Parts: sequence; structure tokens; C-alpha cells
Amino acid sequence: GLPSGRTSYRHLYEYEYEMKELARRNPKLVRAFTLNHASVEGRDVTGLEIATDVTNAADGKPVNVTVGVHHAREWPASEHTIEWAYELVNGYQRDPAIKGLVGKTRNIVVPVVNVDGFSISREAEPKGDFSRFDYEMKRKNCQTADSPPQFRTGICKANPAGKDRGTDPNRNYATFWGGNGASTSWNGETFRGAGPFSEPETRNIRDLVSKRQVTNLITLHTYGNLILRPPGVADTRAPLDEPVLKALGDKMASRNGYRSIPSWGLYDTTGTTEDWSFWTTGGLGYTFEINTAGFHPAYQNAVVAEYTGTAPAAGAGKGGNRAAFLDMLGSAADP
Ligand code: 0X9
Ligand code: ZN
Repeated sequence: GLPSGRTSYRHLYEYEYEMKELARRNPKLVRAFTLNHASVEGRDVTGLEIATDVTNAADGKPVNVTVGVHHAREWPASEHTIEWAYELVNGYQRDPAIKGLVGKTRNIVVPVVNVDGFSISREAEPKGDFSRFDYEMKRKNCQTADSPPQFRTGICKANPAGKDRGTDPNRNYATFWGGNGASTSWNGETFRGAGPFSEPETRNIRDLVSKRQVTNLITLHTYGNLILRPPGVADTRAPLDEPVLKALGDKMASRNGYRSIPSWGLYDTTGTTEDWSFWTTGGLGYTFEINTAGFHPAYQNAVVAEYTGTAPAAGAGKGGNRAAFLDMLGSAADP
């Protein structure tokens, strides 16, 4: 089973509660924090920092970042992220190898970056005014500033354009912002936003990464069983670090059975999370696309089996995402 023992998709309040509990029960190892910017609809975004003597922030250790749910409907992304936090906490107590790796690093996890969108998608009802048909498959955040006036009012959930309005947080980062593979329309599924970092959700990650020594970052999405590395757009020169990026991507893919490719090989994208973090910090960055069955299919497959490596397509016998994340941590600890 999973490090937490969980068997079903969490709600936003469960993420919040569990993160605070993990910190409360492990005060020397885990710190819960609120990111700098409240979401468009005013929700706090919560993260965890996991390190030996966690409150001693100025220790200069390499920082390994794991983030989930930029895209609202991609529920396994936040599940794998919070399970990784449990993995580190449990492992610190029970597994000398994990304790050793945690001791050399600072680990940050932010399970739900797009809290407004996730809340809409996760809480959509089977029928009625707030039906799944309208809201469960929401992708973007709840930005209204760019919508036509009649769609600018009310919260996402109450507005008829609630699913369509918003900025794609994975097109709003500054690197290559506004290039290929991002929409310029307020209701486009890949709307890039009014400008680089126009959204509080992306500014949160910008601020978090900028003030620390981030050497490694994974941003989790669904779906496709892919490990994607920079660059996200084909007409960009391959980065000098391509052999290093490829080697670690391929190593992690040998654990979870995903396909390891440069992300432009899927399709062009600009303004994405790990392109920005890689070009800004030099830290190795990857997108994982979890599972092949959809945005949030059966938990037992997309979360339990893919995390633990019991799914044939996801590293059966080779460790699954658990083992891939441990490789990433190993890279942070011993570059
Ligand atoms: O289009 C996206 O943002 C990602 N796929 S998803 O189905 N989860 O929306 C893929 C992004 C790939 N490109 C980069 N990571 N650069
Ligand atoms: Zn996504």
C-alpha cells in the first residue's frame, strides 16, 4: 500500500489537514508553510519542508522540490506528491538509506498548486447546477481578469464560464512565455495569461524556487506515462546539460516504466514550470505524466499501483514512482 495507507482521492481540506498534522507530529523534521500569495479566489496554498532540524533554514543544503496539481482535474498528481512527503517522514524513522538522503537535503512538497481549480473539480456533483459535466474536467485556475465582462463576476463555481475562464498555470511561467503551444484566448485550455507570472499560483512557485538552492524539481501531471525534460519547445537549442537531464530522466524511467523524452517530443509548450526552473536555477527539472487511463481514473491503479510499482505499465518489480522519486532525491544528495 501507500506510505499513508490512503485508498481514495483526497479533498482539498484533507490535504491541508494532513500536512498540518505531519508537521505537528514531527516538529523537528517537518515544517508546514503557507506560500506567499493566496489564490485568485483567496485560498491559502500550503506546502511542507522536510529536512533534519527543519527550522534551521540557512544550512545551504540542496533543495529537492516536488509539486502537484497545476491542472485542476489531474488528481493523481497531488496524491503522488503528498505520498512522497509521507515516504520521507516514514523513511526517516525506519529506513537508514532514506534517513541518510534526507539528512543531506531539504525537501519541499506542494501537493496542490492550483487550489481553486482543484476544489472545483474535486467537489463537482454528479448532477444539478454544479454538475460534473460542467466542472469536473476543469483544467485552469480561476482568473477572471481576462474574461469578457459578463463572465468576470462571481466565483468559478457559480459562473457559467467557470470551467472555461482562467489561465493555464503551466503556460504562465516566464521562460519562453507567449511562444508556441500556448493560447492567447481567455477561454482557451492553454491560455497563457495576461503576462509572465500574472497568476498568484505561479508567483508562489517562482518565489519558493527563487529564494532557495533548488537543484532538483519534479512537477506532476496526468496522463501518458511520460518523463518529460526541458526544453518544452522544439525550436530551442538543446541545453548544454542535455546529457545530464537525459541520464537522470532515463534512470527514473527505468523505475516507473514511463517513456523518457524531451518535452517538445510530446508537443510544443511555452511558459511551463520546469522550463522556467531549469533555465532560472540550472536545477534539473522534469514533468511526470502519471498513468495512461485518464485524468483521475481508479485510485488503486493510478495512485496505489503507480506509486508503489505494482502496475505492469508503471514499474512492476522496479519500484514505481516511489523508486523514481528516490533516484531524484539521490541526485540531489549526491549530484
Ligand atoms: O500540456 C501540458 O501542460 C502537459 N500535459 S497535460 O496533459 N498534463 O496538460 C505537458 C507539458 C509538457 N511540456 C513541458 N513540460 N514543458
Ligand atoms: Zn497537466
